Amino acid sequence: MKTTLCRIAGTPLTTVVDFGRQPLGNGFLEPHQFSGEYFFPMEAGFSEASMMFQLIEQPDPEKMFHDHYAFYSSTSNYMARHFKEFADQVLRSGYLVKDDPFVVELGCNDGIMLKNFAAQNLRHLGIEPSLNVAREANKHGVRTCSEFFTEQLAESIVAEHGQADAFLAANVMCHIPDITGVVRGIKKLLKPTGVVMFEDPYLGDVVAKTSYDQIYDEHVFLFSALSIRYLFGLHEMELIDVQPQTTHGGSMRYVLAHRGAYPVGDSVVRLVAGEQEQGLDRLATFESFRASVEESRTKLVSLLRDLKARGKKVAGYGATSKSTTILNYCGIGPDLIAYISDTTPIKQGKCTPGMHIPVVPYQTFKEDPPDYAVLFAWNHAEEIMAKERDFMASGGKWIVHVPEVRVL
Ligand code: DWN
Repeated sequence: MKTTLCRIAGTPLTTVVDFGRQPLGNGFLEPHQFSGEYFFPMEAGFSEASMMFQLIEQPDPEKMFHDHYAFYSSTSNYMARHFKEFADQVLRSGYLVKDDPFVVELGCNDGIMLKNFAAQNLRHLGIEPSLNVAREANKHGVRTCSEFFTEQLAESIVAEHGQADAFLAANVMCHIPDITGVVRGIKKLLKPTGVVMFEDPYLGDVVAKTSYDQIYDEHVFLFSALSIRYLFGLHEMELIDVQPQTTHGGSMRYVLAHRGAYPVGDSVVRLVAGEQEQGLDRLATFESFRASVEESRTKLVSLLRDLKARGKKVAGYGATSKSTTILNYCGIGPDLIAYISDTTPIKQGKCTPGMHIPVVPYQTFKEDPPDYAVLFAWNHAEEIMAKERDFMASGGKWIVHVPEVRVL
């Protein structure tokens, strides 16, 4: 759906980066599907009124989240540990009532976080519109309903289970265009003492590191403390704490509650001041971001062309959703990158969206390693570097584009 108005403030949006024609970030496909492939014009816009960075146009949710969604959260051990720690923090937080607390998670994917609550026999409910991953969550003993979260769904959850002590989400809120409807639903679902804790890729990191690959169809918003405080403030809710995370190349965990329920922490005051200094409230900041994005594209393409001219074999590591933006925006196809290795079975044997680079099983990378590997899953660099010591020891080199294009 296209909008020229800010989804939060209703005031005109200004385009800050035009990424051209883009396919679905997770639209991995087989050759017989190439001719009917879906594309949309992807432009990122900014509203000074709400300070919200957002897509001008986003494909319909049903096109992106369905019964064959390609991303399973549990593909990373590091992320499994991260969500165990997130769950432990909620359990220790003091926000859950002692007697029979109830925790809801929006977009619980394959149950990577909620299984930690299920293991403690805590009352919980996952809401996951992508049926295949929701089934996986149910298999792990996580009670999950496969629906989109709306105000009406919030009402029926309250009728069946009562209000929630904690409403959690990780890498989900930034996917939802009707975020206002979600906040209204949260307001109904949450107990007067309840808290919302959610995390998403952080706009401050995207701007500082030129990690423009965080912008793709699914990410309709990239949040900052300023924009979250504004959005929830419209619904009499308050940002009470913020906790920076290293996940996904720099994320932010936001803690919110009904206005006046808890004091606003110093962390919020400090982060908001830092964001004003970084210029996350101003259009001009995103004009220089666009220049950095263009420079990053020029450098990456010229590096890959140079390696090709020198007869080097280049492959990709991790067929991420993020890589869809890079490949299509830079025009990188199988002529420059022979294959992309990925551990996710549902992606293997298919081609990347738009540029149609073959996605192969991890075994191919082990048996037929390239001279250079573009680390598209750069956000998992620590985990990947630790397990790919052999690749480097035998002369293999990594290419990364964040925070700048370079060979490691
Ligand atoms: O918000 C979202 C984030 C959380 O996850 C979604 N919209 C979709 C998805 O984005 P992504 O695809 O960019 O996420 P990742 O976690 O960067 O994807 C990593 C990919 O790399 C997966 O397909 C698995 C693969 N992988 C691999 O092949 N070997 C990952 C690791 C750690 C590995 O060792």
